[in-house]
Amino acid sequence: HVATELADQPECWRRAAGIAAEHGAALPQPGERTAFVGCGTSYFMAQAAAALREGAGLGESDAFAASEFPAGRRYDRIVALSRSGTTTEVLRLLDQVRGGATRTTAITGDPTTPVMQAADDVVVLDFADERSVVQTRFATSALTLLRAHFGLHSDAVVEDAELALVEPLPPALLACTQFSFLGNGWTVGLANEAALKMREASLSWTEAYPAMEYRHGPISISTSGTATWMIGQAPDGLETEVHATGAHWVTGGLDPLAELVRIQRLALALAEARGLDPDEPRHLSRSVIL
Ligand code: F1P
Repeated sequence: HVATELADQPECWRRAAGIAAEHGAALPQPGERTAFVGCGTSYFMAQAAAALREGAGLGESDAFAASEFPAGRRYDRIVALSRSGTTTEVLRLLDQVRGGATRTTAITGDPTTPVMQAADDVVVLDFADERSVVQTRFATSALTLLRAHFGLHSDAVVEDAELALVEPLPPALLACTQFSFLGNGWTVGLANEAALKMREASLSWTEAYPAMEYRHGPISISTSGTATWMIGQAPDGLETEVHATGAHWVTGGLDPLAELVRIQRLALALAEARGLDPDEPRHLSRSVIL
């Protein structure tokens, strides 16, 4: 499933951006103090959304793993991302704040799940729902919906995703044994998601850092078997430092969300090369219910 769902992303992003305006009232209004929450992939999309919104001057925005939401912190709105709509930590948090002053919005893929009752407002991206355990199109479509709502989406992003699906992957990457993904601002969330995708689908040893943090220790493990993949704008001098370790430095000219599509493809290619079935990821289930 994951290979076809991954390839559907351009069409899903088009649809997600297309419905942003009609759901505008359910999404954070300018100036609202907003927390974006989720678990796993959904948490990393929450990180990206919060950084984008705050960076666009639309209001104070934070992101939390749903299990780590600071009790007692006051937000005008909580936006919970959950493809399955059944993840326990998300439902617990929405339950805790129910009836209080915080307005809650859920973005989900399945309109038949408990999150529909747990949140004040719901946006259903049923066209992007997935059968896979490993998330691709739901997560990136939810982020596209939010980018469009923030005024930060354009058709060029979808065109970049189309390119990301056909561009050949650098063959040297298939021989790498360790992957470090770097980001800054909203792309830190994408770097975290890239690392998670590679772990889930291909059981690779992956890490993710804010780009400037890479110099503060993580670079020590970098060798000729490492790929250091910068998502977004690289800080000055970092490429030279990474080259000096013998690692492969990877960047791309596509929109960062489209770069993530390339990484999803690499994760599947590595899984195949290692004889793994990315539709049966080890120790994982489609949603975690405690
Ligand atoms: C979140 C999630 C997935 C992850 C895993 C378990 O689910 O953590 O991101 O890949 O398979 O569930 P959801 O709340 O978005 O449904």
